[in-house]
Amino acid sequence: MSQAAAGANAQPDTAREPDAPFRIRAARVIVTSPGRNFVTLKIETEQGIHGVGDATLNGRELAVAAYLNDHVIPVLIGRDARRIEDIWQYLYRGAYWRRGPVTMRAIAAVDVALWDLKAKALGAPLYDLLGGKSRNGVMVYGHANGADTAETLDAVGRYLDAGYKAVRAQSGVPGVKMAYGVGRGDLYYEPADASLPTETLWDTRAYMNFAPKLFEALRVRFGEGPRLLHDVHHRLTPIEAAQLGKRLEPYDLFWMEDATPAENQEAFRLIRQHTTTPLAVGEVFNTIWDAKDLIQNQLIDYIRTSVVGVGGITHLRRIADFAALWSVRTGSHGATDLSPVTMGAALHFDTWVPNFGIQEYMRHTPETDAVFPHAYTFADGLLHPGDAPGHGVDIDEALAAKYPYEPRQLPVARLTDGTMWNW
Ligand code: GCO
Ligand code: MG
Repeated sequence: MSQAAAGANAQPDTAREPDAPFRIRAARVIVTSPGRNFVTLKIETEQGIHGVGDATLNGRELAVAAYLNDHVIPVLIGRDARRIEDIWQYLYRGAYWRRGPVTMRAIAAVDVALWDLKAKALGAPLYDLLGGKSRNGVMVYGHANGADTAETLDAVGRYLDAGYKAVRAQSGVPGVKMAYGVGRGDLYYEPADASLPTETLWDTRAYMNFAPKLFEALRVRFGEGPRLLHDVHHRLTPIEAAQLGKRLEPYDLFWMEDATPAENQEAFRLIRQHTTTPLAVGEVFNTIWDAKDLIQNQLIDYIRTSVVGVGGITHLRRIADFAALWSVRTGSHGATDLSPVTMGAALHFDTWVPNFGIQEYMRHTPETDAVFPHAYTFADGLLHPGDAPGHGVDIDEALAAKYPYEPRQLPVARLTDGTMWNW
């Protein structure tokens, strides 16, 4: 955990206001693994206030930790913590090799920590700095999954009994070993299960025949009320995604997510021509440029970008405002591998953002919740960020130190003939 010398090598820079109470005095990266790996940035000012940001990138955590330690913290020391936008622009434009998941997660950690710091200094919950509450609670969806249809239906039932109004349903697929989304626990899902990528299989035809039957069974069992979501996880070609969207229309999904890899934003035009099933994309995006064509051509209905994925609140706010022009709503990623710090910041953002859609909420383990004390609470299908100053989440450094990093990587997927595919 390197601690850059306080301004020892600071260059003269218009953004530095020495001796200001908000001068950044120190910053450090905390890597901890209470059940899974998390990377957290803590920034402290001269007046002793600190802010906390999440920099976790599942399976690539140490890459972001190194980026922060080697290329970000040295240029942060001595700056005025109040200059959030200027620091964002400095880290984005000044990187030269701009964009990408590692760079933008590092920028996100700084950005969220600075927003947290500013709100704490003002004694206000973060949502008040964004424009105040637009809603009384944040609708979330949980992640129900099972090895087969029967187990998945029971899991969805447990989420509905727990008060969730919206539930994502993922199931094992007959004949497909380790299909996406089938976890080893009920409330949280951790796909990074080994130090080297686990090889999984994918059979599109088996999946395409199975998925509509799963949602038919869900509607027969639970009726038209619950909001049902499904994640295709980048597995289909555009025409296959169009077929699946059509086949799912009778079951009135809230969204069909990541239907096809979205590097080719134009691919969604084909899907859109064939189905009215709402489309969600964006958890793997890291700037507005990844989503610009999807949004302005109305090829999607929900943008899944998150505060940790797209350089923090400063940039996510720009994406949301751009999306609002085309009635695209937010649906931020919120899997277990995004830390409670991201969840806390996301809930403040979700409480403010006018074109809010839904927030993903995969719970964390009790060990994780202990390392990251937080103000947010769940009730009746809604998450509430709490009114603590800042984003309401902190890190217990002494406890974090008890959980050393454990090498873990995400799986890979191959088709049944051995062809590498999209996990
Ligand atoms: C989701 C995501 C996750 C990802 C995971 C990768 O919709 O929550 O697709 O399940 O696979 O976040 O680390
Ligand atoms: Mg997803």
